[in-house]
Amino acid sequence: MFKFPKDFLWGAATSSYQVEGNNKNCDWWQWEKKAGKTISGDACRHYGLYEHDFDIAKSLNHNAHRFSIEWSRIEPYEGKFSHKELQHYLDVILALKKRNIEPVVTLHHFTNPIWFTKRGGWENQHSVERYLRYCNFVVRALAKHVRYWITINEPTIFISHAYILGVWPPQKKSLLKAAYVEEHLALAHIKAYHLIHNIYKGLHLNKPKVSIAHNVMAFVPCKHSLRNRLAAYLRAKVYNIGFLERISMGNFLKRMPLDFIGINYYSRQVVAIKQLGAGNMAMDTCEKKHHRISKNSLGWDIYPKGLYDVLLELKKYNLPIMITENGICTYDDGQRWKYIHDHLKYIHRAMRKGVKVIGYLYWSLMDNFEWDKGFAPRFGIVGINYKTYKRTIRKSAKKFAEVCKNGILK
Ligand code: IFM
Repeated sequence: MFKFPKDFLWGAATSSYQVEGNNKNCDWWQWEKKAGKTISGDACRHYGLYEHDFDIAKSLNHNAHRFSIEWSRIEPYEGKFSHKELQHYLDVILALKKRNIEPVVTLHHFTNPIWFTKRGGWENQHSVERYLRYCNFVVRALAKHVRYWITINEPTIFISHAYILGVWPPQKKSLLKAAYVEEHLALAHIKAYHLIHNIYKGLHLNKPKVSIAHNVMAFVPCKHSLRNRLAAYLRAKVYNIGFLERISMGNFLKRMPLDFIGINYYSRQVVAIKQLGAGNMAMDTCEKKHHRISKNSLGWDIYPKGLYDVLLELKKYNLPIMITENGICTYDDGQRWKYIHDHLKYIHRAMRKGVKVIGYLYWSLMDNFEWDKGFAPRFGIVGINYKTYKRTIRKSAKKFAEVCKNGILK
């Protein structure tokens, strides 16, 4: 039996574009059509059904919920802010609070307004001030009701998919552009961190808790050769720690502009270096099928111990850690419960070693639009029928609800 602290945050996460539907002023809306991808369309119709979805979260004993605000709804045209959409997100937050569910609010989750992308997106040096103007508008209005803010979701995934691999909009493959984007995202976070704190101070509110949701992975050497081990070690440093170190650079006494560390953990990478070279050290993975390990429906290795390893790696920062995402896409709901159960066991083990984990948010509350992969991957503890939009609570959700109820994992 594994006992978690009384004040632990239990719940699930979503993001606006993946569940709301009809985010027509967003760059993804244009891109999915242009690139011939699955159309997100109505997604899960969560924009209209959020009360119903939060009733479900409540019935599952969730006491926290992470969601994102869609920038392109709030600022559909440059400098023109929508009070109607702001009111919508205020209603969303109040609907959570009415149910005693703590909102964890993300300000940027991969998507950008079309006008912002047309002006060079995050490559443009003015991107930071544009993002801050949006943050200022939103945070000022919602501060009274929100304690936890996530400034940017998975900055490193955004950079790699949109600017290195070129598989997401704006589909560029340029290390130079990727470097600019990284610089701007890091600055955007640092400045937003201080902006949010200043807004709370000015409004005489208790200090907020601000972080990013940082994607982390386990890096495991395939065959314990020296070069595989070295590459795995270096990749863990660059991938798991690099952006965190980047945002703490230039801050007084290296104090990190983070009140907690939000991490999204899913899987591992097996490192197998084919030949010596910088590119190989950075990218080579094992393609042989000799690792017997279960996988999710997208073929990602399921490796719960990796979450434990990463948590211990992050312990040195001496900050609370929130699991802002952890989840599996699968058609086998039994596999989903095993995934949740095993990851929770390893989180508990890390906590026994002194890592202060403050919450666990499963990805995702409901099946959703999985970006360039469309609707086939099923991550939800709640299933969505995309013809009727009927929600079905899966068995895994009920088992997880038992843990959320009293913080005890059997
Ligand atoms: O669906 C995504 C989410 O938008 C960001 N983190 C990973 C999830 C699963 O791929």
